[in-house]
Amino acid sequence: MKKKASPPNANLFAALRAAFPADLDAIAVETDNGLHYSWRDLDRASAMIANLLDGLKLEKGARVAVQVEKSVEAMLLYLATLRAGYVFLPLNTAYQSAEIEYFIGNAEPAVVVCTGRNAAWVRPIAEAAGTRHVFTLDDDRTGTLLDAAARCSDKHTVAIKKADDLAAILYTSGTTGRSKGAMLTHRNLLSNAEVLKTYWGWKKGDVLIHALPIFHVHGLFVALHGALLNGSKILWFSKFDPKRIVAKLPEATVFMGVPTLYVRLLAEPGLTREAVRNMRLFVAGSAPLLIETFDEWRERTGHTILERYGMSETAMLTSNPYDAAKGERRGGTVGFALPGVQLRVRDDEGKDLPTDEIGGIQVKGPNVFAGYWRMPEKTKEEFTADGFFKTGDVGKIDARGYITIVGRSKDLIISGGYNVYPAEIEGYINEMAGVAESAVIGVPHPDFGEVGVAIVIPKSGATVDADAIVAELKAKLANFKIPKRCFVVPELPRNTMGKVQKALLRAEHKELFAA
Ligand code: MLC
Ligand code: AMP
Repeated sequence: MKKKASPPNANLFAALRAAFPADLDAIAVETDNGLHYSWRDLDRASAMIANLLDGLKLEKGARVAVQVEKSVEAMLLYLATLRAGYVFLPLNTAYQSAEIEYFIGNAEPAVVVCTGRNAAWVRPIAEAAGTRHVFTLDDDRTGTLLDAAARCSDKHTVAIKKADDLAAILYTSGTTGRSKGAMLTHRNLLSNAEVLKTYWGWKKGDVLIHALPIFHVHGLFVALHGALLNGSKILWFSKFDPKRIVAKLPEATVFMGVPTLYVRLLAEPGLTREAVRNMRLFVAGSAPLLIETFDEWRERTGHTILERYGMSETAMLTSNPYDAAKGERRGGTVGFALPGVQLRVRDDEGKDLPTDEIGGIQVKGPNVFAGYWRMPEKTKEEFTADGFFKTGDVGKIDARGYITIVGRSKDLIISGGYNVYPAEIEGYINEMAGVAESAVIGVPHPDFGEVGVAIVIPKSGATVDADAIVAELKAKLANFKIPKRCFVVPELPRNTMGKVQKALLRAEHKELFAA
């Protein structure tokens, strides 16, 4: 009797593992502190951590929440979580206890991994949320996670996953209310990685400089999956360090960064045509790339930055062309919808807009997430009846298909590639003693692109101190969310409906950080 063929394993890790080069002893990762990891090391270490997770007998779909400094072991923990078939939940290292308490309480992870330094406050938060296993992992290859994994086998059979099974949850803040966990499936991540592999011409011999954090889409998925799916060596930077990166450029072919990274690299005299002689591709995204940076980069290096656009809910949506035959890379645009991505621009009434008209960007495709974690109503609100996701970005498409993002309908500040939601900061300020209300706005900044500025109104008769407000915010919130300036004024500008006119405030303060 003919045996029925079993369906292929849709586990993203299986695809990444299949792309490892035949020579497993070749170097896969070289770190900025002189460590070398072979492909065999990645295979064996991810197997050991996966076996550790398997031994915990977690329920199907269990979440593994991770707030640790960037290290190759942190990447291995990500790969091991995929490999064992669980759901990876990365958390920005800047988050403080109130923020972590919310994420852990909301996601109810079975496993929490934190730094040794933070364990004293993370453990009680995790235990209160019912987490059964708390491990530590530090960026010097120590911690209870690695101690426990060291006792596990280095052979592991990759867990069978369906394409719709969850691979990761990425929290993204909401314009109103608390952060939402974007649920990403194995299909979402693998389809996107495969499209980018072809679109960006990944080829044999490519070497990636990895200098982004690994708790957001850009560093964790776009950069990492790109190199792994191509069996490419990674030059690993635990922190963005422009001088050291410029020194490594001659050994690399691909670099990915948020615009701030390009601005800081341009400030390095060592960034010359000679330094980038072996480079094939510079990719920018996560925030708008100023045309000045795009032009200056081309002049200095002879390379045209390829700008692309994506989000946590969708991974990559659009890209400027890699292949010159498909068109030029146009500064100020985010290029074309990627193959497989349907993208349209609609007005508020849901009518498709013609070429060059500005409206809300909506998208559909295998990359679009499965919804917000335990928020079916919110998920429903963000999709149209015909299944398009409303990105909250505002843009237009020209006659040749180039997409330009002109703004956002969501009240969001993107600072150095990190998202800051004014509503969250205002909520904290408004609760402070003596404060009647506040408005947080984004203003242009030469390094971070945009930064937050707080305008605070005291209660009648109360005195509030701007520095004290900032100090109180610093004690509670991730550092990148702290407004760079705070003003105490008697009132906020309002329209006839009583709504705060943030556009007026932005105009008033737009020169605050002028270079
Ligand atoms: C750091 N600081 C910031 C900041 N980063 N302030 C505003 N915005 C930021 N992004 C502040 C700190 O609060 C601190 O202030 C001071 O700068 C020094 O902190 P640091 O940690 O030493 O900063 P540095 O290492 O220089 O970090 C800057 C950076 C980093 C640009 C390297 O922010 C970064 O790695 N950004 C990349 C973010 C990213 O990967 N985004 C991708 C999202 S995915 P003080 O006052 O305390 O001294 C996505 C989807 C997509 O958007 O399309 O990709
Ligand atoms: P995040 O929620 O962190 O994934 O951030 C996603 C948001 O970043 C998008 O909705 C856009 O507003 C913004 N973004 C990403 N790439 C670009 C880009 N190339 N240009 C302008 N904005 C971008």
